Amino acid sequence: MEKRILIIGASGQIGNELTMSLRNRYGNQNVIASDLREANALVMESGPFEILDAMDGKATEKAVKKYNIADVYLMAAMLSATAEKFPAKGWDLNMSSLFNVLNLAKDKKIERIFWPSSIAVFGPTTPKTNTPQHTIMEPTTVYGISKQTGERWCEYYHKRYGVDVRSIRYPGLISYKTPPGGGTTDYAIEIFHEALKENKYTCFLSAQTALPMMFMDDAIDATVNIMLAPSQKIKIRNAYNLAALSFTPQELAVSIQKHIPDFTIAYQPDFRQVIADSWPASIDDSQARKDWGWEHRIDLDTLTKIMIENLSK
Ligand code: AKB
Repeated sequence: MEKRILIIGASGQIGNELTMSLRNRYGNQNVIASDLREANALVMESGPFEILDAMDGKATEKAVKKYNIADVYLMAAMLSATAEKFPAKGWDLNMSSLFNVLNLAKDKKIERIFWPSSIAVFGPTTPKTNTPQHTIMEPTTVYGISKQTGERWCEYYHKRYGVDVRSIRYPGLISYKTPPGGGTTDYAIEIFHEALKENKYTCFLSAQTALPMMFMDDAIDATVNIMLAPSQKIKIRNAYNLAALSFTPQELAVSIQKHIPDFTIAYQPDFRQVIADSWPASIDDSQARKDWGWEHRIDLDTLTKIMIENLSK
């Protein structure tokens, strides 16, 4: 029987698009989507789908056996803003789902794991601009603590048990196909929806809050490419820094005004401002570029054009 891929958390912002990209590459029947809730129609209609709770180790193992899974992409997670509201739940979900798949790999029941980390692993004591791959990491959010701890465990399982686990630190991801899922960077998607509907947007971050961001297609390419790279090229086994863009809400508004000249933005920072202030403004991702050839394609104005064209349809 052919070796297959299982995506856990396939109904989320990244999961839906990652599933379709992997199905195009490896064949619809070879990519099994799973989540607690159904994914979008494209995912549901194009290939196998299982209802699966990422925290349920036995159910995960059952799905792995049923479909003869080789690679698991663990995309289920509680993001930064939601996890601040439900700290214990966020920690439980983010850690137990990771241990479930790490242990499956340790016991040779699966071959490889993709697990996403985030710029949230950094904290207020980290150098803010061009944040290096190796630097001070004192995250102050539950999400960031869970991702940093997860990174340590990934490296440990790789060194101690030879587990082939690969990870990247996603910046804020911007897409038009699936709504965002409770992150601090969600404003950069909401702004497009509101610009098109209302011609105005009230941002929950301040005008000058620069954050690392990326268009979803670039993030999917990075995810697929790090898994395609030969194992010996993956020199970092906690998680790679990954960068594309860095912009402020004000700069994004200016880019939108090139298409919608009467668009206006107001600023009403809430609890997410504190989270954003603790994160880097820009990231040095030279190690990913050197080790496995990472390159981004989409700049800010191209991203704005793609978002506006597709959301207006
Ligand atoms: C969030 O805002 O929580 C996420 C992330 C940067 O990991 N988008």
